[in-house]
Amino acid sequence: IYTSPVPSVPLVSTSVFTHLFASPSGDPNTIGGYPGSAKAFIDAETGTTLTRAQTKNLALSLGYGLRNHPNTGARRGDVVLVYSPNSLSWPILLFGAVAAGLRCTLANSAYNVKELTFQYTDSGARLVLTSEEGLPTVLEVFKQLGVSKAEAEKRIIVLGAGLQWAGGLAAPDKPETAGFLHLHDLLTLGALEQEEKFEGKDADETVYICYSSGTTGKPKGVETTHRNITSVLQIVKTTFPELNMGVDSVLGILPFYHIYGAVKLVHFPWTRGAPVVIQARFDPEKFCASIERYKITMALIVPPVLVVLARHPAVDKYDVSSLASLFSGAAPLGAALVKQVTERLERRRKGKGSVAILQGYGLTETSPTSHLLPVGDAMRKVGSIGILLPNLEARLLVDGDGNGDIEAKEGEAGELWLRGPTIMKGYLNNPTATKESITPDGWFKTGDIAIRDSEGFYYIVDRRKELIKYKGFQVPPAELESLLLTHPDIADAAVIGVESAKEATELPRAYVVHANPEKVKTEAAKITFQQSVRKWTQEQVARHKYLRGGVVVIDSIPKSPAGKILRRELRERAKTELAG
Ligand code: 4UW
Repeated sequence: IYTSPVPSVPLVSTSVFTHLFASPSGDPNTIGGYPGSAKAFIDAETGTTLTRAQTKNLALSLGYGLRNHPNTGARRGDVVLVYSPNSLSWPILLFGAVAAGLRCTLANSAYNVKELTFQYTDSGARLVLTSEEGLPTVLEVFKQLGVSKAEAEKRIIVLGAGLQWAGGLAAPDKPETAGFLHLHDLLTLGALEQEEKFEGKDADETVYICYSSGTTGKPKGVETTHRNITSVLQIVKTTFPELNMGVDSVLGILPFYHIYGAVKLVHFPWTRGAPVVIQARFDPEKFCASIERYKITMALIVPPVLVVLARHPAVDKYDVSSLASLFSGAAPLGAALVKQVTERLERRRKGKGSVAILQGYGLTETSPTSHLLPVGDAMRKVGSIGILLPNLEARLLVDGDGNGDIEAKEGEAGELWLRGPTIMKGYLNNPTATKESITPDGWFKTGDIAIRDSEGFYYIVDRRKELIKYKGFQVPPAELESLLLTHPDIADAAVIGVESAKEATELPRAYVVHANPEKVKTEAAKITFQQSVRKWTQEQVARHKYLRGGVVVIDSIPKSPAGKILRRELRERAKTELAG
């Protein structure tokens, strides 16, 4: 059993809200240890800014509104689904719901009706907070579920575009959303919520439910508790002074509905008193323009962003010299790319020293961070996910079937297992999947294959689980496979991930068996069929699940005697096909 080279830190468990907003000094002018007048969240486009005091006030107003507005009447433990791209509303709605003792389930803002319906029903959500652009999809979900219009109007809260927070009020809403409750209706009842406490055992109540497919199958709700979140915040804050964002600005382009963005952008910088500049999605021009405009010192990214930073002309067009560190995670990062970007940005820093490109590692199930690479080791240990965080334990197991008793030797690869206060409570309403992923003595099986070097640095070298990662987003093969099986001309299907070095990501690639092989005898017929399957899939899934790695017609899917898809065989095959 491995522990961290860094000593454990004492952990205090309260609710997430108390952790972020309490002022232990008793000074009413400080909120969570920093002045209430300090900037907390900034909208990149408009420059609209929320101070810490405004954030607190609005969150408590929303908490009160969620519980007391006659339409909503939420109660402790109710589930609220959030369906929106990044916006200034996010911190308000997360902290407001948490203050009111609600649980938030965060949905990908690119989800279509089918995907959203699944998460809405599976999570048992009562209320939906949606962006204006998401409203039509939400309405279609309700329509298909047979929810009446009157009932839908009680369950939907529209966030409203272009929130003008100056007076705590929103800009006028669009006619398309008239009749629906808006965020500002809940913010203006004129009272503040008395925050719900989650102390002692109650800290093990769920606060966030993000979705992950884990090691196999379809997405499952991950029950993240107050203790999980407050623990990870305390551990990272205490252990990594270099993540001392201080009063420097952090650029927030990662989606807040993914646990990485939710924790590392909405919660973590707050604990350091650092403002977050919020941008809805990654765009090279806007990314560099924001760095110049807001003198950004740190940005959290995924590997494909580095590909852009290595080549895109925008990097030369704007003054990006303030950028001192980049934090990458959610997918493997190649050393060559790190070197390329470090060199390019160093030139742009105009003698202000080099840019540290750091890595973090974690999973939705581990709240999420379990490993971080310290700044001092950035170049020495390029490609490493860093060291194990304190308060966590790790094992590396060679034994593949999960009985898990053969430990990897030093430098040998094994499946990474983790134990500690940041491991999720379990998969929502799914004791079977929970039991398969967490052993009775508390070890969580990551499904990732790692190596630990003699100095305690970890490297992710492979993945045991089925999961595909497209630009950091989860693409569960099982979901695409069951969709493909509903295609009238497909008899069998398997989906794997193939590497694209050019884009620094995996791409989902499907192998399909035609129901009537006679019809795809010629090369031309095959190509037409492959293209039609690709197009057909695109009409039914969110963008990150498109079959960008191609569709291949095959005679039969390789399977084990027990009927399990032999993915390794397909991966080998893909390598040959793509090399040729
Ligand atoms: N290298 C290789 C990595 C890496 C990786 C993740 O969608 P999820 O459930 O969760 C995430 C979380 C990312 C994250 C957490 C904390 C943190 O500090 C940070 O860093 C900056 C990033 O992506 O997917 C989990 C799966 O994603 C892969 C791995 O397979 C894992 O099981 N993964 N990070 N650095 N692979």
